[in-house]
Amino acid sequence: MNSHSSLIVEIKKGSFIALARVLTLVENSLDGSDDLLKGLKINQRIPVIGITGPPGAGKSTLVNSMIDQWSEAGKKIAVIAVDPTSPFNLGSLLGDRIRMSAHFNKPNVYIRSVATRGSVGGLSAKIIEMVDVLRSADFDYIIVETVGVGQSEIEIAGLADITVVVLVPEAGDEIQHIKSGLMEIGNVFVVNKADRDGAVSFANKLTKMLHQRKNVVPVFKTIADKGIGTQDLLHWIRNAGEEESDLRLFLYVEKAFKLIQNYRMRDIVKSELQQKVAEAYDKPDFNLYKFINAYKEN
Ligand SMILES: Nc1nc2c(ncn2[C@@H]2O[C@H](COP(=O)(O)OP(=O)(O)OP(=O)(O)O)[C@@H](O)[C@H]2O)c(=O)[nH]1
Ligand SMILES: [Mg+2]
Repeated sequence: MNSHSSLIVEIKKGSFIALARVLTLVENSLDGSDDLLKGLKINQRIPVIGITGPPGAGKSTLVNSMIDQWSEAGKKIAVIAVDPTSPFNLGSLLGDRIRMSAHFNKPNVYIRSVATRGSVGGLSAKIIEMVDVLRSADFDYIIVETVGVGQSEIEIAGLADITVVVLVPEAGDEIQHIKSGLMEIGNVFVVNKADRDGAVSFANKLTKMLHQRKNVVPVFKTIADKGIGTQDLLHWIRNAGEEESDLRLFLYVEKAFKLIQNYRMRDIVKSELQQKVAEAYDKPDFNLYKFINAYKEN
């Protein structure tokens, strides 16, 4: 058995050390990661839950509360935090891999942060691959937390079986302006910081707005830092049921698209591109369309 297939076996058996090694291989596209991905025995039945919403809405706090309740019930949970700006209080801290592994004292929880700042493209392809690695271990739930700004919230919908959008009562005044992307992708909404004024009326407003959607979209109120309201959300998630086949098709297409896009762009490094443009653009006959022709064939 070569070392990669033994890593895959170790992951299946529950080794977090093997898991961390494989995630690092995949995250950095190191030698052998392609073959490793092809060798994965991916359990598509493990639900992937995307948590997104504006900065500071309490996503990580909510994730902590979910982990507390699930791990109490004996569930195994993996979390991928994309660009975390605040720590998880269970012990893992942003991007600090060594401290993350100190998290072993909670054997049912694996948390990994992924830094995407400065990387050129490929974000969602990496996350897709890393989630599939986690799906080849025996977790009960996989959570992916991303900040809902820019494109990331749209991308999370192409990755997660269930997308949870976390908002706060203060968003009430601007509800008309909440990015329509966020409003469209949530399968379930959470009004967190429900200890603050306006939570009830905001939740009602939100529910009304969501009536326009084809399916019923529930709205839960939580006080995540006190663990209040999380149970109802988890109950809903547990009963969210089998994926609809058209949703599964949608997810496979989205993922295939991202992976192919990433593969086709793998040789393009923006800094090198900049250098090449810099060398060419001052010439009197510079034409961008002729310039990019060189990139059309490979
Ligand atoms: N009052 C109140 N504060 C909360 C609640 N939930 C979280 N917080 C606080 O809100 C702040 C932000 O919480 P985080 O969980 O870090 O928010 P986040 O959405 O993960 O933030 P980013 O990852 O930076 O986008 C922290 O100080 C939390 O303690 C809540 O229900 N009520
Ligand atoms: Mg966070």
